[in-house]
Amino acid sequence: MIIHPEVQTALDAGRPVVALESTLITHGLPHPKNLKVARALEAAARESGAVPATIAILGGQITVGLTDDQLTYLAEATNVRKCSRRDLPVVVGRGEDGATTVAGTMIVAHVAGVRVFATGGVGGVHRGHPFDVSADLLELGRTPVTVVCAGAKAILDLPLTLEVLETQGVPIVGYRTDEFPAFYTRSSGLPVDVRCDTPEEVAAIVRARDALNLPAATLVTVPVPPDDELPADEAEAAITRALAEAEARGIKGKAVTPFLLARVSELTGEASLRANVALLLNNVRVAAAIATALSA
Ligand code: PSU
Ligand code: MN
Repeated sequence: MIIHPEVQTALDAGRPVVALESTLITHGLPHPKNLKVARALEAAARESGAVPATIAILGGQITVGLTDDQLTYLAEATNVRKCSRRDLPVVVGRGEDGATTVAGTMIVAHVAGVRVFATGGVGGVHRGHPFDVSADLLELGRTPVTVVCAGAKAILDLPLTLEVLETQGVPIVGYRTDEFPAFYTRSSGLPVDVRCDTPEEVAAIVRARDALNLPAATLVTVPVPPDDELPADEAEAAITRALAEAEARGIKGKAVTPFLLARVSELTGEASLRANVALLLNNVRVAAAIATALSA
């Protein structure tokens, strides 16, 4: 594993570091917007007082904290494997390139000693396919990091996703909200386990988790900023159509999520991209504040 010197220095000094995933760069956002967003997320972490550590696998080498050249390479490459837990040994063993999902990023962040990780949405249970459960949910049950997200996308079955997280022992924190956010939209009608209004409140729960030696992650959910929210009916119409197309085309396994993300974004145009970028930036800022509270 290669840890960027800036990241390692911050870790050694106990200063705040925020991990970022790379699947959203390679499989979640369209080129060339993906590179702009990846850079903007790193800048947002810095402006909020944390060192960003984007995680990926480059030529089989697990890399924590990318250079701008490495970020550019990933954003432009077309043959990068989406890396969840099961993919890590394959990509490392074969010396290939891999972009880490939420699950993959959690594993690497934890080994590197990065305690807080910001992303857009976590994977979940797919609608109509209750056995297609994202490895993200099981990873959340076994790797004690703090994951900051905007909930899970409504392309998923949100009630079943929450059931699996309960079984996995993952507490769901609503950051300044009582409801589990639905990514593009602020509300899902589903309750969170606990509401926290400050980074210090979140840090207290994380410290208690570690003192109790509990393996599960802390999932902090933050609603998309109100001005950038997508109207719920617009989001739902695009999701319903994308799901029907995925069924008709027989799209399966790890290809399902990237397909749905791309279709929903095509169908809703700029509006969904705007919401996506806004929530990512917002999540990075919240993650930096939590990392700061944890390092105090
Ligand atoms: N949700 C998003 N954008 C994304 C993803 C999810 O809004 O880019 C990515 C994340 O990397 C997540 C992965 O970990 O998709 C989940 O894929 P799967 O359903 O195959 O586990
Ligand atoms: Mn899936």
